[in-house]
Amino acid sequence: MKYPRSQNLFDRAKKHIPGGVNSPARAFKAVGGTPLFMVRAEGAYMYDEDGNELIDYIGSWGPMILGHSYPAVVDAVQIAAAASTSFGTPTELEIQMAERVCGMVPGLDKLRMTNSGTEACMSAVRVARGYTGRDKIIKFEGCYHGHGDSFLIKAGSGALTLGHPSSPGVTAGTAKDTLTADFNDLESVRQLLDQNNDEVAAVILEPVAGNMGCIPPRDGFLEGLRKLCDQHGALLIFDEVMCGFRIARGGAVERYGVQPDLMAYGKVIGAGMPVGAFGGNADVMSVVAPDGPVYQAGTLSGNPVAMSAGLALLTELDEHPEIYGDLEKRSAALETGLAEVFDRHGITAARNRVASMLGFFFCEGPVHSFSDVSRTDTEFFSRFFHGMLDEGVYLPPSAYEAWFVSHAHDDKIIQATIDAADRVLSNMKRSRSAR
Ligand code: KE4
Repeated sequence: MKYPRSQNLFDRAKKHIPGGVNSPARAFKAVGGTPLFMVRAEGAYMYDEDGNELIDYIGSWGPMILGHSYPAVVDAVQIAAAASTSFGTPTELEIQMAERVCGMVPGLDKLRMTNSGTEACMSAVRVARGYTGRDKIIKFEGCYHGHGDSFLIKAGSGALTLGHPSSPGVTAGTAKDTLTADFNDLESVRQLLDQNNDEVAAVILEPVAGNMGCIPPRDGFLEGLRKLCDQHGALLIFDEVMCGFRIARGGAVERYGVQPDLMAYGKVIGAGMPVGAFGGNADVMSVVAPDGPVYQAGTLSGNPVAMSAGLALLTELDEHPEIYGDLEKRSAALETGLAEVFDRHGITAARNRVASMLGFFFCEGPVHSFSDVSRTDTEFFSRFFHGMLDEGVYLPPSAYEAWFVSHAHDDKIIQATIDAADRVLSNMKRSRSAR
């Protein structure tokens, strides 16, 4: 498959946009080659500038849980935009969004909208620091909470993909307040809390890690974090920007039955529009301005067009919970189908899956932490990625990203993906033996 138009556009883009992209995760740096420029997408398919039809397993990095150009979302955006794209005043849409989300997530009393997942996580951490009067936070190596300074320490996603998990530009003053533990390792958290007693405002994590591939919490991990936070007077923050409304109607809080003090959302909540949100119980959220002294704001927070899009999607998910059963079945079929193909070709491939978030690691399993992920054969992933792209299957362009199945990925598309992997691995074997 050739991509001449994307190549020309990428050369042009690099003249005025750093790296030719507005977010490094899109740059194909880890897998090499030219990022494909899209013109439209529908259901499970994206269509690039060179007329290629691609089965999409990124779904805009999570929002497209019902597939691209979902009619109810498109209609809602068109109606809202015709009434003005923004007022800078309160609207009833924001109340409907807050009511809908608080009705879907257990223990969520109050919610504030933001314009990205980064803002949501940054704001949640500021609230935790304001509420506790403490400075330090504990995050986990390989978890990604957006590009806020406090988080770019041993971060996942694009920071990890590009080899700068701890970014230059973050001051030592900031970095000293971010402590890093190991995912699924309660002892590493206990030690940090004991060593920094009464200084830790919060422990923040992705309850299902999706930015170092997909890594579920091991039995007892989330419950253990809840207990440790309670013992040390620290708040527990679930960053559900990726897993929220995807791994269950009420996200990780519903799926695992562990109640955090604060949650952060993004992606699905905006249905592809720039939306994030943070929230928690009424007591913790009482410190948020203008009720309380912790300042947090945004010109376009709660934007009517974005709220209309997010509400249309969340309403579908909230009123049709059977969607989650379909997603589970189809994602399981993809997981086992691909596992059989890797096995048949003698490829060592560990895998994790939670609902419609999944990831394959080309190394021995199990994969429970960042150090396990570091064993994955990224070179093999790159060749597999490009082989699949040439077969019309668009995987995330990094071994450190989760794959997403949408409700538009029907059985035929799942089977087509599995068959494509079989052809790719046969071709890779042939080219290896031809050398
Ligand atoms: P945004 O600021 O990109 O909306 O959200 C940051 C964020 C926070 N928390 C979690 C768990 C996230 O996954 C993200 C963003 N995810 C990456 C993909 N793994 C965004 C892709 C990109 O940076 O372009």
